[in-house]
Parts: sequence; structure tokens; C-alpha cells
Amino acid sequence: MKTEPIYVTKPVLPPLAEYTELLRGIWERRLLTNCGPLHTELEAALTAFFGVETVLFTNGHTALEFLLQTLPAGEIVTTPFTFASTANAILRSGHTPVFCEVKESDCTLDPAALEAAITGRTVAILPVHVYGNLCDDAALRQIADRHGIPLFYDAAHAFGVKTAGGSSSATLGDASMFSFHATKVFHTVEGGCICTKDAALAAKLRTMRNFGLAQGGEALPEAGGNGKMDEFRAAMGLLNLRHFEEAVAGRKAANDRYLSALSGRGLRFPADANTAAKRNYAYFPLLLPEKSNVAAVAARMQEQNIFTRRYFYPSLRQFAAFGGCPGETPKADALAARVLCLPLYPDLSEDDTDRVVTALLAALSAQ
Ligand code: T4K
Repeated sequence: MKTEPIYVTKPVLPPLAEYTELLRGIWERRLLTNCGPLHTELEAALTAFFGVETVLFTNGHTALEFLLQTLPAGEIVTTPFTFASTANAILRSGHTPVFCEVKESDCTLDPAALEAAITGRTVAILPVHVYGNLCDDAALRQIADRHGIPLFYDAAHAFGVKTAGGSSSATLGDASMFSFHATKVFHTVEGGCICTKDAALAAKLRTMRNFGLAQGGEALPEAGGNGKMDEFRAAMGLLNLRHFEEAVAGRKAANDRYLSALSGRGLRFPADANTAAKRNYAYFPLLLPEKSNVAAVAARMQEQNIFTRRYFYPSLRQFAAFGGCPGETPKADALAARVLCLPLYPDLSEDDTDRVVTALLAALSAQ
């Protein structure tokens, strides 16, 4: 008998009755988009949650493009150990990505390698809190300040994470982008935001996401685009925020089951190197031993109907679109070739975790 598939993630959904209750209001008002009341409510709720001003967008990638469009054209130093979106956003907003090495411990941008990547053309630094592992903000901040350039974070994976000192991840850097995609720990189906303490930047982004229109539509100081989130997705966000802590607790339980079953077997767990005071358990990445055939392990698990993902292989440096971009990153390229993410979501059952572990160990011993 064929077993049920286990995918790398399964989006959380609030109780249907709670969603239909909010839909009733949308039906009554007929305000579907253009910053309606649910949008306003979600922006305020997230500002309170993050402890810093939040500007909602239609998705995380678009939010990042809008943010990077506020900079003069130049080079932006980033990591190749991330999803394609990070470097795509740099290129598509008129800049050149410059790739910098990562730390082996947690796969985040290595401050020790950063200085050498900065040139007279650098306009910003864009590290990634990959897997929810917070970057070494104090060290990065010092370098950014020394060069007088902004420090923006791709915080797509870091919703709800708190620093060792207990601050929200959203308070780090000059601005941070969060993704609210369906596969994320908190989602609005598609969605994202920019968090920033800079009130002028927040105001500018609000204008830019609405075609650049200001003064009630009678002025257009700079060309903008359409980055707005609609009421249906804002409703999803309000409810998922209500149930967020339950979702994290479910993820943590599955994460801990994996850790106790897999420790001491020559595997490394880069998300477990996280020193945050509060984690979100966004992913369960494994670093397989050097020389492992990761594709073969994934294929064997797939025969058991278990769908892992190689987030984030290959290193961005190996994509044709970024071929001409500066930066040598052998460490990051080698780490990316060893990584495999196991299924992780709040209602991943004990039996399913066991199925994943059994399939993984069998695939590894067949190497
Ligand atoms: N920066 C970073 C560092 C990012 O990781 C991302 C996005 C961004 C920026 C950009 O943010 P957004 O513009 O997306 O807000 C996913 C997501 O589409 C993407 O949001 C995410 N990072 C990236 C790491 O992963 P895929 O192509 O891996 O997703 P997909 O469709 O293969 O889904 C994975 C599994 O999840 C499926 O096998 C089944 C399950 N699934 C998925 C969806 C969408 C469901 O069960 N239901 C669903 O609705 O990209």
C-alpha cells in the first residue's frame, strides 16, 4: 500500500469559521483592496508584534525590490547561501550583487569576509537570516557604520525570532524584509513587509507601493509601482497572527524529535547553531557528511513518498543569471552542496517524523 506523501512543508490555516467571519465583513463593506480596514488592522498589529514600523506588501520579493530601489545604483554585498529572490531583487532594482562568504556554523554572512567585499561602489549590505539564524548584527553594524552604508536584512525566514538580548529580529539593521508566503512560519498566502525605524523611509515605501501617488493622488514626486496587499490576505494574516504561538510550538516539537533521533550520527544541524533567545523553527536543515550524494539521498526518500528540499542548492554563484557577479565563495558553495531540508510543519505527527527519520537513515546507509 502506498503511504501518504509527506511534503517539506504544509501551510498552516486558521479555523475556517474564523476566516468566513472576516469574509462576511469584506462582503458587507465591498472594500476589497487599496489599504482597507483589515489591511490597516494588520499593519498596526504587525507593528506592535515587531516593535517597529511595518509596511505591508503584496509579497516579500516585491517588498525587497521596492526597498532596494530607494538606493542609488551600485553594488550590494550579499550571501550566495539564500533563495534566488535575494540576488534577483538586487539585479532587478538596478544594482550588482557582490557575493560574500558565509560562516560554516550557521550559514549566515561572515563579517570577517565582509570588509574585503566592500568597494567605493557599495551602496548597501544585504545579509540573510537564513533558516531564521540571526546574522552577527553587532559585527555587521560596525562595518556598515565605518563605511557609511545602510545595513538591510533579508529576514524572509526570521518572523518571530528574538535576539539573545530579547529584541525582535525586525529591530536589526536599517530595514528588514519579511516574507509572508504560504510556506513560511507566518503567512498571508502571498505577502511580505518592510520593517524600519526610519519613519521617512517607511513613508516613502508607502507612496512607492501605491504607484508613487501622494497628496490624495494629486502629486507624483517619483515613479512608483503597485505593491499593495488586499483585504483577503490581510484577513488571513490577522488570524495566523492570532494562532502564531501554537504554530511555533508544533514546529518545535517536531524539530526536537528530529534532533533526538538524529544526533550522534555524523550529521550537522545548522539551524541548531542559532543563538536566538526565541527561535521560530522555520526549517530543519541537515548538513550531510562531505562527499555524500545528497541528490541520491533525496531520491531514495522520495521513493518512500517523502519530499525533502535542497534549500539552498546550488549556491547562487552557480546560477547563470549571477554568473558575472563578483565574489569568490568556495565555503558557501560547498555548504550548499551538502544541505538537505527535512519536512517540518506544526502538525507533523510523531509517526510521520519517525517515517522521515527511518527513510533518511536507510538512504544514508545505502550510500
Ligand atoms: N528571500 C528569501 C531568503 C526567501 O526564502 C524568499 C522566499 C524570498 C526572499 C521571497 O519571499 P516571497 O516573495 O516568496 O514572499 C518557496 C516559496 O515560494 C518562497 O516564498 C520561499 N522563499 C522559498 C524558499 O520556497 P518553493 O518553490 O520551494 O515552494 P513549493 O511550491 O515547491 O512548495 C514547497 C512544498 O510546500 C510543496 O512541495 C508542497 C507544499 N505546499 C506549497 C504551497 C505553495 C503546500 O502544501 N501548499 C502550498 O500552497 O518556493
